[in-house]
Amino acid sequence: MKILGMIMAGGEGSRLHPLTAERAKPAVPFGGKYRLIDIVLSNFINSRIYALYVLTQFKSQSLTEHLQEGWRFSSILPDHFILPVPAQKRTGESWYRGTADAIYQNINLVQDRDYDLVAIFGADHIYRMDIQQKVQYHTEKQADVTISAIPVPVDQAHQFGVIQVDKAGQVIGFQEKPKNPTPIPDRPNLAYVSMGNYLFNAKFLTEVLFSDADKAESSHDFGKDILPSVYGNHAVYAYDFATNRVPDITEEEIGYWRDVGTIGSYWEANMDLRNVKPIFNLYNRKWPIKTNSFGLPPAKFVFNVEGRRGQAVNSLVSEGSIISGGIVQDSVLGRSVMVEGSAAVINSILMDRVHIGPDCKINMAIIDKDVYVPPGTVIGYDPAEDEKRFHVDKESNIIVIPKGYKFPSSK
Ligand code: ADQ
Repeated sequence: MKILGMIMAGGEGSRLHPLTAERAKPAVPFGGKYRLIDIVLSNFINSRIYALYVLTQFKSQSLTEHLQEGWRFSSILPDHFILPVPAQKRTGESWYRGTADAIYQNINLVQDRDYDLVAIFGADHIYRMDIQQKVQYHTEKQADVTISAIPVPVDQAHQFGVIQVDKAGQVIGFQEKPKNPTPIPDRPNLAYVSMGNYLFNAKFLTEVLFSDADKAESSHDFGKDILPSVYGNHAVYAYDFATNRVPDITEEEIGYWRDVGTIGSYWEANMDLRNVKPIFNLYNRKWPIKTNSFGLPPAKFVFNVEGRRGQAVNSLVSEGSIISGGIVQDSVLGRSVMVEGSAAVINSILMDRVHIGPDCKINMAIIDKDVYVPPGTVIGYDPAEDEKRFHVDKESNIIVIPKGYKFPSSK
């Protein structure tokens, strides 16, 4: 069975602004040293699917660089590649009009090598999935298309594609982001939603996309147009994610899937990692999450010249970082971060090369890459003052400082 993975990595991620001001959402850093796209790529590689195209569109430069630096196979084996595919207007005048159009415009990549199955996945979620188990389900059901699905609280379901299934798992209803989501029968608090990843028989995919391409009224989106048009007249199945098991998965992690679409959910998914028993376990060696390696020195924790203890607790600290006389607690630090004497960082995410000067106090903040925070700066303790100076996310009250931000008194 020849499987091609197509990863949709073109999302703008406007709700993650300003983290997405200069990069596509899948390139947003996660867990100190990763980027969001590393999760789906690791799922594919760990599932032994090595033929992967990554479809990019908006602000794709840092994503492309990340793929080239960190994810290039040096092998000459056939069907072992991870290649970025920029939007090229192959079929006409427009850039990708929707997720289905992104695949349609590159359908030659499916046809060129006789793939049997195409696994179409989004790139913005945190989860572990053995895609081969989904392939097995798809094959057993003799499905044309299989959608991964998961129950979520019904009051959150309006953000997703909502699915109804019969006893055999066949899809008998699908509404994209409905105002009033239909709950699961006998479970009024939950709705069954699409995880935004699909397994298509290659031939069926081609037929469906060609027929959608000409429809003037279509927005050329899998959730809005394709899936609602195929259930009922084709074999469309839902794959229950709760049945998926990767090796060494913990009980808590079974069914864990997070859409980190907002600043609040992004912050929470990062903060989970610093728990003693995180739900999403980065230390699972049988289902590793891979990323680019920079060959930096180890993280270092030292007394500074004044004899103040540098320490971090309940935190992730990535390579190249130095905690010199400062305290870091309940935080996630990227690479080459510096925290100087008498500084205190708590409940925060600091990305690569953030430098926290002496005597700073940082709380509930996300500081993007390459920011120098001058000595004595206080962030996250005075909401009115923070509002004046920084971008404060309205829903979560988390302060977000954009990449390369220059403080007025910065050197
Ligand atoms: P949304 O969350 O709204 O709904 P969407 O914005 O369509 O997802 O993005 C899906 C994926 O495609 C993301 O990985 C995004 O980066 C990428 N993408 C978006 N536009 C693109 C483009 N023009 N070119 C290339 N890639 C693009 C979808 C489904 C719902 C489902 C949720 C699950 O439509 O049914 O419930 O995902 O999160």
